[in-house]
Amino acid sequence: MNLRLERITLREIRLPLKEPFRISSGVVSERRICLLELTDAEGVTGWSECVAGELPNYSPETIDTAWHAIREWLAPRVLGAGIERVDGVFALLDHNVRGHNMAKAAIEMGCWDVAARQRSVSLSRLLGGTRDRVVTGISIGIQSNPAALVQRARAAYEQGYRKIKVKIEPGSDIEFVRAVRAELGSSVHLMADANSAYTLDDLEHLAQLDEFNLIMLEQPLGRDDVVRHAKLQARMTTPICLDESITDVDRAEDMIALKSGRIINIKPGRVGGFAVSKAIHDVCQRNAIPVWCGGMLESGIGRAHNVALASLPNFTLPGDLSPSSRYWARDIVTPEWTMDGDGMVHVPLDKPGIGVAVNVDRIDDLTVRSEVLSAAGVAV
Ligand code: OSB
Ligand code: MG
Repeated sequence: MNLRLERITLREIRLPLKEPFRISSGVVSERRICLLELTDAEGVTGWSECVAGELPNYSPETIDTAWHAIREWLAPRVLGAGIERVDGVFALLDHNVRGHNMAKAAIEMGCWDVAARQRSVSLSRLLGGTRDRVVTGISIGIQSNPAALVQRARAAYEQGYRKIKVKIEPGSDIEFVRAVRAELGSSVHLMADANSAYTLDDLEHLAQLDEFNLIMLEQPLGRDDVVRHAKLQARMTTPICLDESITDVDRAEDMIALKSGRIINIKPGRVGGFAVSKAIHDVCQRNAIPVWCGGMLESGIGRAHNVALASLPNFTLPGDLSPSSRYWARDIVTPEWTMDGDGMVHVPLDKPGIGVAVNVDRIDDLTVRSEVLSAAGVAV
């Protein structure tokens, strides 16, 4: 089935978080979210979300660079083109355009939603998903003291979350993790994410985390490093999980070859979309490396894409797939994302595409800028 896109509508919405989310490299209180509405020649419409943040403190991309890349270089490649296979969209976008993975992913993942709706199948099943529920964990931002973190971790555990991830940075690490482990007991799946806040000078300091039996330590060192992490992994019993460093399939293979980590957090936005995510998933599966689906504080549209991906077989660890109410007073999809008491999010398999309805009226109310890109050119 051919994919001939007639139009991509870009919108920026503002969505305030219920509470600020702090990681080692910055804090966010209100998300600026870029949404894509992609329409094909028959009027079939798909949706996607670009995960780039407001500031380049996670990756070099921002919502503004992504908007620029989509408008100037990426959208023109797919608009009006007769695309034969949706798994070839990434190659079309990637040819001679370096980087800009989040911008590429937004288009690519939107194309998968259109393709799923053209075929009247769920996005999960088009991607090769096999689960109907996925296990969910929570990512808790850096708190001002261990007691505040403990209180949030306990509340999350009682809500049913099956993995508790705490953000750490120098000065808010060992004692914070110790306090949460003491509160929750030894059997709860606990992990820490440093977002590249440390260097090899901290090797002995980080090795103290081994005491807490964490299921993994996420991205302690440089945001594109796979060499120094191998040194750290050799010194620690805690499995290292790479997030920022894994930007493509080659980097996943590097991690495995160099033993720089034992687990990968796949965020489709970070790696350029679903085709690359699936390829990383497959490489990891062949090498007995478990993967899980990370989050970027997505709205209900991005969450739908992540849940569909997390339904693939090698996503064996709980994803950062919190329900809508953890982030927003009100989400932009119906039904909102929920989690059952067993910490499971249900994969919507009964509707084509992303499986939730997009509340366009609400999005219109939240929109601060929009632009319609078409094969013929740009209209504001
Ligand atoms: O490193 O996983 C991360 C949010 C923004 C930037 C980076 C990260 C995160 C999260 C949030 O951990 C997970 C979520 O969406 O709930
Ligand atoms: Mg991370």
